[in-house]
Amino acid sequence: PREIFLKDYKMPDYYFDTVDLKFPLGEECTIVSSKITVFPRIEGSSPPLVLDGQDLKLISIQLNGKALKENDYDLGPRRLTIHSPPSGKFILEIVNEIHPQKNTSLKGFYKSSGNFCTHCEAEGFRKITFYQDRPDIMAKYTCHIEADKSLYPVLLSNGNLIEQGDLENGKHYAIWEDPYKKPSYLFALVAGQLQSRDDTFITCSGRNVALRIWTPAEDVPKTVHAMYSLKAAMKWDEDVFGLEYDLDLFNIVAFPDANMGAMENKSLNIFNPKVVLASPETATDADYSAILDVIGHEYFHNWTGNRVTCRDWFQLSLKEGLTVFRNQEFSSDMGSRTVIRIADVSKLRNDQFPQDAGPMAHPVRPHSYIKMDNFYTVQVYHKGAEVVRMYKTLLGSQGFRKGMDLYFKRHDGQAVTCEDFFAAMRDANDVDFAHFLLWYSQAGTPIIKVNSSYNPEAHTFSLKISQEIPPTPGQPVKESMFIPLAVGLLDSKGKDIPLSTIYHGGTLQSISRDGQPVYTTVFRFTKKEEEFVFSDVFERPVPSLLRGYSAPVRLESDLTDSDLFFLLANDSDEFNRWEAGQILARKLMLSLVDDFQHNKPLVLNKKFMDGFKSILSDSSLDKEFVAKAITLPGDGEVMDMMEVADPDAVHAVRTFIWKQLASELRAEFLSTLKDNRSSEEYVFDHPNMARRALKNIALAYLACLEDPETANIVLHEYNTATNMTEQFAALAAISQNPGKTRDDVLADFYGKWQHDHLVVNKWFALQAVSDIPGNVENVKKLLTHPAFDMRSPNKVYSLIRGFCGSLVNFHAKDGSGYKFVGEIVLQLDKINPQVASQMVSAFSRWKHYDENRQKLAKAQLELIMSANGLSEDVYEIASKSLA
Ligand code: DPP
Ligand code: ZN
Repeated sequence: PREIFLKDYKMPDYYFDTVDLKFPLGEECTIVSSKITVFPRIEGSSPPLVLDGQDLKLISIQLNGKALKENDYDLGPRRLTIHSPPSGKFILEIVNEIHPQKNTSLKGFYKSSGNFCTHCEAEGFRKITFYQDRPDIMAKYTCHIEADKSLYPVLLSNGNLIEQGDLENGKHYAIWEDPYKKPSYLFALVAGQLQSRDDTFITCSGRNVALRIWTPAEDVPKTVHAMYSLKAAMKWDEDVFGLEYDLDLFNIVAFPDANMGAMENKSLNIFNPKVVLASPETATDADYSAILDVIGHEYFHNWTGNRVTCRDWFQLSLKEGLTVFRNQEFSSDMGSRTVIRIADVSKLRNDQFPQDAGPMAHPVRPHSYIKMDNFYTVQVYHKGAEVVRMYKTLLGSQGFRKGMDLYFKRHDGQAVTCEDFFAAMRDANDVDFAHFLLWYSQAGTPIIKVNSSYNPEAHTFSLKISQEIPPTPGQPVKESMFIPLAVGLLDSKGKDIPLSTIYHGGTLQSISRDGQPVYTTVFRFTKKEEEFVFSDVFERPVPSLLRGYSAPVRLESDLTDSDLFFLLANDSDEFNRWEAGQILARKLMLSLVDDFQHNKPLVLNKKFMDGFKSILSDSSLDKEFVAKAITLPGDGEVMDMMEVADPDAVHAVRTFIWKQLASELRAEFLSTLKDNRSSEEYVFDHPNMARRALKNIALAYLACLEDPETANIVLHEYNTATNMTEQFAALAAISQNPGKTRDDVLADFYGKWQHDHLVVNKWFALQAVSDIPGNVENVKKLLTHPAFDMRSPNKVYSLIRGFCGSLVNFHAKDGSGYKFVGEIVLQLDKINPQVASQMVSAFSRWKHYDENRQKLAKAQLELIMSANGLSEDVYEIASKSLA
């Protein structure tokens, strides 16, 4: 397999102006014709024209209407080289054959559940026809589709429908024209039996945009929330960024089998149904929130990704980091900002930090790849979003908006780089933060250490800060990063102290904002070590550090437990209140892990219990905040903090704390449950979601007590739930405890919902992730369940990826979990390499475990590597993991 490097980027020799595609859809194969107007980048030059193409059968090539002979070109397994094209502008016509029916990779053009669909990002268009399949080739497309009218009544592509009509033999056709230049990865075609929910959005300039959400007929009633989300997103982008939709039609299609969650093809977004379809009876609050988030995300791509796209795939975060940031802001404005921030930071700690500390660590802008599909990662997406957030933290809302405006003004219609985004932010604000760019090129999570001291005579409070970035593959030594550190100070009553001046680098600087008091200041921490000294501080304060999580770093401070309890009770920065509780919980879990490993009895610290109790009973707090605050840090996060990850110890400690809290606070949990029941209809809004979140977590705590009274209560909740959020939470609570009730309720749930794929997927996932001992056997059985299908990514994600999330069973000491997943990876690789490579990633941090587990996991990786015909996708992850 060939590795591709950012440093080798070269501008293309040729550009494409227009592309006309024809797709007569057949039952055996489809003969694709393309007609492209080509011109050389350098006038008068005519180097060979190299086109990408994979799994294509070439039928003919013509240049300016003249057929090429065999020795005019060279056809390899991945490339078609035309030796001497005419000089100047010319017309290239290619005809080739493809087999969408046999395409189980779900990349390129494929057929599933009777409908045709495309997925081209990244580098998938080359599986449809020969093309310069790279994002810096932007062209105007027309797409002509012909198909049997009764089998495929709906024919969709990008842009505007300019013509349609009937043909002989029961066929019909449609011609679509996209007036905007686009890279090939945004091309889309859908054909099949679909129906739509229709609506209209009137843009800020008064244009009517037709909105259509397409699904199989029976699912149309479940698209109400998706339509609401789309309209909310369109309005939000106008209000917050001044960005208006640019065509008169916007289509969304829910397509059952897809590798990704969704795809932002120009004006024809294609979605995994799990992020489109919802009804109160079948979808949870988490599903409703995900729909809002993902519909927002894909819609926002219309500007950040489509109008301005990436020069090359290394720049992926230019569109993904920015668009994740935009959907995070959208969801924050539509719901609770603190709760969204908490969820996003938890994602960083549970998924992004661990990857950035292992063999697959890579910068937000990777330096190289074998298979680009392997780089749709938490680094590119979520760390990338944090990088965008840091610009905003540094520049303020208005400065950030100025930067965005300049970015669009300069680059609309172009394929650009992360430097271009940086330059727009810098130039619009006339600031200099040159080495901020290191965030794009240096991998690894910076460790920030803060030591504070108060001088009561001088009335100064000093923060000595140092930073260190751990080595990552290919980057043994790191430079200091540019870190925005938001800080506030609390007085002894817990109130914010107005900040007026600091000494930094030996000079006194004022912290001012038009005479208004300032309670949070953002330090620009850029060196290995620096000291920031607040003046005019008249009592020893408690510092609130890294407010709002102002940079994606690991913070180590000298705050004492009592400082942390104080912050938990008083900080005006709600995020940091939660954070203080989490720091305490992490410390507690790690110290109990240590006790467990040394066979010491586990004892729960009383102060922790009291802090927990006071949050649970504080009725002034937002309920969803309370639910988050009484949730322990995730397994990924805790294991990531250990020198040698010990799944058994983490599992034992979590179970211990959980049971201990449940039994000590039984009465509180019972009243929380009672107070937060509601017989009203399901409403998707923050107060109702917050109530359900709090009720459901109380239920989960109570269920682990395993006494007859609570068992009955939980069962009653399951039986009387009127929405999926509450029904599924009760099911999950019951399924913690092995036994007849669990088996009966799981069977009952399947019986109720077997007709609904999305609900059945939840049922698979819940069983897969279970920590019930020996669960690997149950999961193996589920592989043969009639509802399971290895060709359906959603099913694999539920059952196999779900299983990889189980501490006890994936990491079973006897190696049974590793062996099971290793075998599945090889089976899957033959069907869908992209999905297989996601599963093999579960092994990538094998060196972080004890010797026995290392040996077992390594053996599986080696076995995978020795398989014949391994895909590049799996090869890349497995070989890098072993390196
Ligand atoms: N569809 C994926 C996303 O929107 C890749 N672009 O993130
Ligand atoms: Zn995206």
